[in-house]
Amino acid sequence: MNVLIFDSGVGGLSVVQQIQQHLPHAHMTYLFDNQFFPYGELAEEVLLGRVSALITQICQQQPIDMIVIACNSASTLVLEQLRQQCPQPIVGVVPAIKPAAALTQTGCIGLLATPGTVKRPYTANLVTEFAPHIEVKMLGSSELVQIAEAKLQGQPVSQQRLEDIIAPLKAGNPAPDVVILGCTHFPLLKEELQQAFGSKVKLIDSGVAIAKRVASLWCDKSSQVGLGKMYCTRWDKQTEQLKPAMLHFGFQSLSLFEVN
Ligand code: DGN
Repeated sequence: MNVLIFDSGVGGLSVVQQIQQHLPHAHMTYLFDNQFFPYGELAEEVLLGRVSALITQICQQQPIDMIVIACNSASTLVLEQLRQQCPQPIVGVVPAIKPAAALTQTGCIGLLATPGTVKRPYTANLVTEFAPHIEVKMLGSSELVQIAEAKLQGQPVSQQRLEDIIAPLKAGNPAPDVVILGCTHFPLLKEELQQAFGSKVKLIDSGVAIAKRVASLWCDKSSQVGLGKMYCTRWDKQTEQLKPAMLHFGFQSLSLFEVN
């Protein structure tokens, strides 16, 4: 089986890591849309059209057996349309509101995501359905996404800057005792974020649930094992800087995906 992992940038790698833990031999292809990065600030109709076009194109060019939209900003918008358009099973990544609501002791949870994800009706519906009596504080930050990208490019992370960014989410009484990492880039900053929130706050993301879902849909008959190829939609200096870190994850190569 060839599983396509799709994100705007490096965030999907946090999902790749979780899938590898559950399915060590899973064959995965990674496509990231750095030409349209960051997704958290794109107009919804642009994002919808873009993701749908890229997924259609790669599925026409390669044998893809399962698609993981490893991006909350895209999943909270495009899943329904993609499921109508693609015959393959599609696994999305959306904020883990339900497990967070089950874990909180203070009755207050935090959602740290992109500006797009925090304002989507999809996210509001998750809150209504799974956390109706819980206070849900939300913070959308594109800067944190940039910090995660920079970290993978080998740049240092400023702990002070991280603390300033998350300060509004920590404030107030009650304060959240559970914080959802509602962007796949954020688990790449988990240690720094844990330090910023303090050890009493539990950080959760959707990675494990996604990996379990992928494992439940897995039905491999081929001999292809291990990570496959990685594609980006723009080639520039930043891509060059990212390349060693991305290949370090175990992908065979990184090349440009020529968008039609
Ligand atoms: N990693 C993506 C997410 O989970 O929302 C998007 C990050 C971005 O492009 N802003």
